[in-house]
Amino acid sequence: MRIDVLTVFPEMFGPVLAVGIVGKAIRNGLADVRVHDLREFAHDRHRSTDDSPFGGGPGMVMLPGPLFEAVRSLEPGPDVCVVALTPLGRLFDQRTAERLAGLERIVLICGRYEGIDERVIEGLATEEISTGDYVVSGGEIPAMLLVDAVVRLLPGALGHGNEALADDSHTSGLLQHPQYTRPAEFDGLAVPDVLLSGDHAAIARWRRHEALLRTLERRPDMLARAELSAEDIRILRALGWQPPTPRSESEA
Ligand code: JCQ
Repeated sequence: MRIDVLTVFPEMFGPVLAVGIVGKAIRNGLADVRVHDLREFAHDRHRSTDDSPFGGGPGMVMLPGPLFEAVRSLEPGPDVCVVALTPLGRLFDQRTAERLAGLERIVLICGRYEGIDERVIEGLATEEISTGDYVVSGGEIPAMLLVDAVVRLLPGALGHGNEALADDSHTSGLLQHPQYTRPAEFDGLAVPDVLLSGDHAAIARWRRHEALLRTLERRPDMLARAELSAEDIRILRALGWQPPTPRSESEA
């Protein structure tokens, strides 16, 4: 998969793309991530990428020219996805990460200043994505977050024997159970006995119970979409959960 990133701060990406699962996926050729300096596509001798808003008001707006030229220079095919990272986009989630991971090529536009000229959103971007309901100073960190979430899904990125993906919360639809490692007692705090018991069936039951409990307490909204067995539903009912009334066809 190829990912082109358009930004006025290309130097922000180096360390993030060098380390961990993403760094390894890039070194192994699973992902080809190219970060481009938008200023290279500026027209004036100040290499401007922004200007004041028509109609007045504070702040600056990203110029359409450099963004259109940058995307044109990438020779995008007809079905390349051009994503603008802005607070106005649809919320990014695991399903969106999975969809993007299935594409051959995407282009990421990192917003800056008070916004992007609307003609970029209408005529160049194919979708707008927000990574969450907060405002940061630019789309760069959201873009890094998206790249990480997408690249780790590429076949082979997690390596063999790594079951972290299948086990992840958000793929199973439940939050993860608590994890412990050595020592078995730390600062007077013990690891739950069952985890030291060697009884694998009992451990699996305990973990499922804890995952259900934590999801109910912290993210009850996730239970509506989670894949729940009859036993899961029995456990949740015992914890005080009321199954939501099924959504009608038109709502689904
Ligand atoms: C992206 N979640 C939060 C700031 C303008 C119009 O483009 C702009 C983009 C930003 C930064 O992006 C975010 C964001 N995902 O705030 C101003």
